[in-house]
Amino acid sequence: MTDQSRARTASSSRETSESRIRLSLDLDGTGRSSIDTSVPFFDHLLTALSKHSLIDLDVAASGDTHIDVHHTVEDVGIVLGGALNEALGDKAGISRYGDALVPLDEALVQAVVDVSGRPYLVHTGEPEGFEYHLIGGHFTGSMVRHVFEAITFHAGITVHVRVLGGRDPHHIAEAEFKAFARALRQAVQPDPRVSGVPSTKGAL
Ligand SMILES: [Mn+2]
Repeated sequence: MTDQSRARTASSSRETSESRIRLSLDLDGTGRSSIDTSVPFFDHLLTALSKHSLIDLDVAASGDTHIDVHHTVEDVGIVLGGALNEALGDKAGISRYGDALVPLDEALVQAVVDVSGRPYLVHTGEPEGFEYHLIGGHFTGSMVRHVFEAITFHAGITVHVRVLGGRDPHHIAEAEFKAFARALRQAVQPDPRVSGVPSTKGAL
């Protein structure tokens, strides 16, 4: 059994010459968030991530967005991934796997999460030109994959994201985050039938 008395929370901060990040999360939340990354469309994506994963999330970030949003967005992904890993602890009693298929109008995205202890991202299907589009006039489409890389690598989880359809870049990016959120929600959920760490190796 997982130790239900342990709060599955984490707080983390990171400061470099390119960005300053403060982040805290609670895996057993209700989807409440307070997000200010100074990158409006990224705030929108993180708010959706919290809402649909039921992970409470507070993020305050600032950085050299006068150059590009790249550093600030990537660094939030790094800190978010690390905080997920910390909050998961020894991963005892969790469901481990989660998957979701989420539409947003014409966009359709499948996400699968394995809290495996092995960082691996498979990300396919964004339409040609998506990576060059400036969503909201400031958020480069390529950053969607890049922030999934940062989260995945620092959380130590396996993530598959497959864009199955979509035309509007805003819809596609948002559906990617919502699908990831729903899959993550399942994967980190305690399963009362699981005793200990859900791996034949005995560790994740
Ligand atoms: Mn980068």
